[in-house]
Amino acid sequence: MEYSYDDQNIFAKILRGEIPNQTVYESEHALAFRDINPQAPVHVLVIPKGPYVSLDHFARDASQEEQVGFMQAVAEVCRLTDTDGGFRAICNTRTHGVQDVPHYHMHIIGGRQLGRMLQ
Ligand code: D5M
Repeated sequence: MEYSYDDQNIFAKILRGEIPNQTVYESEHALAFRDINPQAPVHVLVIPKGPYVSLDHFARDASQEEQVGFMQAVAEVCRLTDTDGGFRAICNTRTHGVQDVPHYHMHIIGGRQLGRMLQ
């Protein structure tokens, strides 16, 4: 699989500070910010700072430090938001996964009872 990262994608612009965001947590390796179109009271996107297109790209090519840093950011988002009742983590992945923004991101969605399935 060849992954081609487009540095003009909207999350790359957020990482460069060219577009504002509502930051929940930031570290050396990751940024977490509120989704612009929230589906629930908690809807946060966690992204790595490195140039990874998708979950599979990140899982294959990111260093252990980047991968641990990403999961630590997920843990911080859980600590900082209303997720004690649970939440859903979603990584829409490339074309079949209907991924709109081609920079790897994990949706953390919660703060209310969710339905059983997504489409
Ligand atoms: O979803 C991409 C998600 O990114 C979608 O829920 C909207 C969100 N989005 C798009 N632009 C912004 C900005 N500027 N700030 C915050 N959130 C944003 P996916 O289909 O998984 O690629």
